[in-house]
Formats: sequence, structure tokens, C-alpha cells
Amino acid sequence: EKILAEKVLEVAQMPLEIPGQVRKVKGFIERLRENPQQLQVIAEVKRASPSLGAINLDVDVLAQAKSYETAGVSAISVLTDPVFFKGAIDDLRLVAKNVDVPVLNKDFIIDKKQITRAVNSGATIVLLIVACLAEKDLQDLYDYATSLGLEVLVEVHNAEELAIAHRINAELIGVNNRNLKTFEVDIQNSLDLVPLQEKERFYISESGIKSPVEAEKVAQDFRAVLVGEALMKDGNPTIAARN
Ligand code: IGP
Repeated sequence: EKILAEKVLEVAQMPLEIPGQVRKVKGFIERLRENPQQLQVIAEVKRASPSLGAINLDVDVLAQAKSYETAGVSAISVLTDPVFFKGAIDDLRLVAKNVDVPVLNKDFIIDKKQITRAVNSGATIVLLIVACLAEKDLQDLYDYATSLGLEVLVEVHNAEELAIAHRINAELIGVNNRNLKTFEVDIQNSLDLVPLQEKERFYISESGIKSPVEAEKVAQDFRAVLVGEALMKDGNPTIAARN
């Protein structure tokens, strides 16, 4: 709630931009389709977080993103929330301008202005968090983003939120292993929702993937993992593959 209050203030100051074209890059979903057997990685640029505080405050964002790309990740996530994650839209611009992989704008999106800003900054994927939005607003933002040609990752934490993601017909669904209230991470969160997965959608396990051990646990039932902290601390994104 603190984050959303802050976000309202931030968005109020954001200019109304006219959306341009989505940056041309092979899409994330296309990459998943091409690699049905192998767990894919979305690697995140994350300087700090509310749960950990500083992770890597003066990271060389460009070098970090380049090393992710070289390691073969399917997408790069860039935190753009300035207050709680010490991110910046300029981080995303810098990354998008210099890599050839999809870039995810990781933020708390509550307004179309943020989506327009994401496209115009070179993002090709945006995050929409079910827990942050009324279903009607979620649907509107989802439709707006897809109409621009963006891919949308819809984030859920539990069965109720997953049902909403299915209802709005999300193709890319991220299950966050981090409890938003306690900040505790548990991979079991992802595993618990496996029986509710639907065939034609792509599921990603987010947060708390610290090593190949955790990646292995979800590799059977998820197409990708979203990894931040572990890679910001030691830059080795060659995490596990299922075969
Ligand atoms: C990455 P981790 O535990 O590997 O650093 O987690 C990512 O899942 C996490 O940063 C995240 C997040 C979010 C951050 C998932 N959903 C929503 C901010 C907002």
C-alpha cells in the first residue's frame, strides 16, 4: 500500500506521451515456443529492494545487462521504481538501446502513462500485478498494452489471483514466490499452483531462485524463472536447464 501511494504521486507527475512503435526484437513468447524443453531465464537488474535494502547500488547497469545477454537469457527485467527499488527509467532506456533481447519494464503499473513510457523507452514487455489492481483496471491496462504490441507478464501470488489472470486471458503468467506482506519467499508457492495451470498459457516462477537447486524444482512445470538478487550478487546467469 505504501508503494501504491507513492506510485500515485509519481504517475501524477508523468507527462502524457504518444506511444511509438515497439522496439523490434524477437518476442519473449516466441523464444519460449522455440525452446520447449529448456527452462528459460529472465534476468533482472535490481539495485535494491524493500526486503533487502541495498543489493548492488552502484552496479554498472550496461555491463550487467550485457553479461546477461551474453549468457543467453531470454529477456532482461529492469526495475524502474525510483523510491523502493532505486531503479530508473533511464536504466531501462540504456539497457534496451544496447541489447537484442526483450526487455521487461518491472514496476507497479497503475496507469496507461506508465505503459506508454515503457514502449517509448524500449521495453517490449510490461508487468501487471493482479494484487495491485481492480480487475476492470487490470483488463483495461492489459488490453491497452497488447494493443500497442507489447507482451504482458501478469503476476499472481495465489489461486484467486491466478483465476483473475486466466479470466483476462493472460498468455504470460508469473507466479511470485515472495509474499508481498511478509516478504518471505517460498518456491512452494509456484508448485502449489501447478494443478491450476492451463495448457495454452506460459507460466514463469518469480523470486527466490537462488541457485540451480531452486530452478530444478520448478523446471518441470514452468517455462522460465525470473531471477534478480542471485544474479546481482554474483553475475552468473547460466542457471540450470531441464533436459
Ligand atoms: C526477482 P529475486 O528474489 O530473484 O530478487 O526476485 C523478481 O521476481 C522480483 O524482483 C519481483 C518484483 C516483483 C519486484 C517479482 N515481482 C514486483 C518488484 C515488483
